[in-house]
Amino acid sequence: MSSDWWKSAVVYQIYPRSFQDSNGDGIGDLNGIRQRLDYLHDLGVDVLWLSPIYESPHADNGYDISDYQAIDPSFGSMADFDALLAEVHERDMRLVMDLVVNHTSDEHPWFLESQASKRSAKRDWYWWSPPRPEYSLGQEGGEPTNWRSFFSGPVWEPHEDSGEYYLHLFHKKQPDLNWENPEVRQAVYTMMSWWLDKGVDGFRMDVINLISKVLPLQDGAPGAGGLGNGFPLYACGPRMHEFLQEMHREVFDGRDAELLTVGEMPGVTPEDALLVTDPDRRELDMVFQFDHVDVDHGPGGKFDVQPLDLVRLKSILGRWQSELGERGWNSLYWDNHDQPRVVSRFGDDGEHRARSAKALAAVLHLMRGTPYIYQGEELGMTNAGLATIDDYRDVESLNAYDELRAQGWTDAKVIEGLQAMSRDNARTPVQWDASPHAGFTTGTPWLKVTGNHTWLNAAAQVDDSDSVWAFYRELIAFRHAEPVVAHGDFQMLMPEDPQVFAYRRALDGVVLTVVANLSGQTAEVDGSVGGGELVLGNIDGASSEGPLAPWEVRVLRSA
Ligand code: TEU
Ligand code: CA
Repeated sequence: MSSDWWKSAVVYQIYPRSFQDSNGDGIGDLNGIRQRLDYLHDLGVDVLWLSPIYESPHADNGYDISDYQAIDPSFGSMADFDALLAEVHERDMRLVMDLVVNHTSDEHPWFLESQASKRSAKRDWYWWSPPRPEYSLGQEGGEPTNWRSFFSGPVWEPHEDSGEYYLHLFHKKQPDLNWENPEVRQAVYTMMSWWLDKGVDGFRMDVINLISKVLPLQDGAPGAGGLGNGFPLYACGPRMHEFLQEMHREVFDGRDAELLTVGEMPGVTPEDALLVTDPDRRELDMVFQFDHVDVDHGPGGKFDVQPLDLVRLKSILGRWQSELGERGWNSLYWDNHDQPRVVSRFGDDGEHRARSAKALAAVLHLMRGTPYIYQGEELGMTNAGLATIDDYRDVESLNAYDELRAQGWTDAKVIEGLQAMSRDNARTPVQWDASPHAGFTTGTPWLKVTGNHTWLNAAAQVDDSDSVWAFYRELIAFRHAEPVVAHGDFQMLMPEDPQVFAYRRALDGVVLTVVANLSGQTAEVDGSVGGGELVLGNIDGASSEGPLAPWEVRVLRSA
C-alpha cells in the first residue's frame, strides 16, 4: 500500500443519527449502518467517515462528547462498534472516526472536575476567566472578551459557583479545552492511540484549527449585534502547527502510512493549508477549507443568502487547486452535515435535478484532491423545505432564529434563510425507499423525512443505470481505473465564463477535459476546451462537441 493511497480513494460521510435506524426509536444507529454496508460497498467508496458516535448529551448532535471511549447508547454498544469495524474491514473499506477535541461536553468528567473549584487540578484544562474589572459576573459587558459564538451570543458563560466565566466557541455545553496545557494534549493523544489500537483507520478532526488561541485572550474587532469578531484571534493560531506536529509524533509516527487524517479548518488560507498538508512537515494528510461553501453568504451572515456567482466559485476552487498543486493535498466536498444539499444550492432541484446533480458531482470528483460524498448526495437528495421553526432541530438554526428575529428580521425572512442554509437540510433521514418513513425507521424519525422520498430514493436508483447513484458509482470506478484523476495536474479553462465550469487534467500524455454547463440555458464552449473521446456524460447519445445542453457535463479523454 503506497503511503498516499488516499489520493485515489473516495470517502463517504455517514451522519449516524440520520442514516439507518435498526430498533425503531427514530434515531439511526450502528447496527443500522451494518445493514447498509453492502450498499456502500456496491457504490465503490473506499473509506467511511462516521460523525460522532461517542457518549454525549447531544446538545450539538454528538459534537459535545462526555466520554471519548464509550459509544452513546442511542447509537448502540461497543460490541456493535467492534462488529461494524470488522465488517467494514471485511469489505476492504476503512473507517475514519470524528475527533472532536477543540471542546468537550460540559458533562465530560474533565469539565466536571475543572468547574468544581478554582483550585481543581483540572481547572486549567479549560479557559476560565473572571469578569472584566468593574463588572460583576453575568453583568452585560462583563465577559472577558467580546467574541461572538458560532451559535449566537457571547462565547463566555458565567459560572456562579466559582464566580468566573468559561469559554465556549460553540454551544455553552461545549466548553473549549485549553491546549496550552500539556496534560490536555497528552490526554487527547492517549485517547487517539486507544482508537488506533482498536483498528480504526484515521480521524476527521473537528475545527482542529481553533485549538491555539492568541495569548493573552483579547477583544476582536466590533461586529454584529454588539459582539466582536474573535475569529482572527483563535483560527490558525500561533501554536497550531506545533500542536499538529506534536500530535503526529505522539500518535501517528510509525503507522501514518495506513491512516487518513483530515482537519476541518474554517477560515484556513491556502498558505496555512499548504503548511499543514506538506508531507515533509508531518502534520495532516488534507484539510477541509471553507472558501467555496462561504461563497453565497451575504453581509448579514450565512442566512443572508446571495445568488451563486459561478465565476467567483471557479476562481476560489481554481486558486485552491493551484496553491496546493505540487505539494500538499486538497479534499473536495460540496456537502456535509453542516451544509445545505448541493443540488438545491448550486444545482436545479426541480426540472433538472438528476442532470444537475451529476454535473456537480463530475466537476467536484475530477478535480485534484480526495472527494467526499455526504450520505444521500449520491441520490441527489434535496433540501428539506422545513416550513416552520417548530420543524427545525439544529441548535445553530434555533439560536439564529431567535437572534435574527431580535434584530428585526420577519419570520418569513428567517425561514427563507433557514430553508436555504440550515444544517437540518442535510440531516433529514436518508431516503432508502418509498415507504412512509423512507425505510429509515419503523418509528417516528427524530427529524422529518422529506416528502419527495416517495420517488427520490435509493431503491428506485440502484438498479437504474441512468440514476444519480449509478453516475456516482461510475465516477468512483473511473478514479480507481484512471491515474490521471488522482495524480494529473490541473488547469482551469474558460475562467470568466458565467455558465461553464471547465478544466483540464494531464498525466503522462493522458489528457482529461471536464466541461460542464452549470446553468439552465444552452452554453457555448470555446476553442480552449479541445476534443477527445467522450468517456462520461449525463445525456444519452450526447456529442463530444458543440454547445452544451442545460446542466450537461462531458468528460473527454485523449492520449
Ligand atoms: O463545524 C464547525 C464549523 O465551523 C461550521 O461548519 C459550523 O458548524 C457552522 O456551520 C457555522 O455556521 C464543526 C462540526 O462539523 C459541526 O457540526 C459542529 O457543530 C461544530 O464543529 C462544533 O463541534
Ligand atoms: Ca435507533
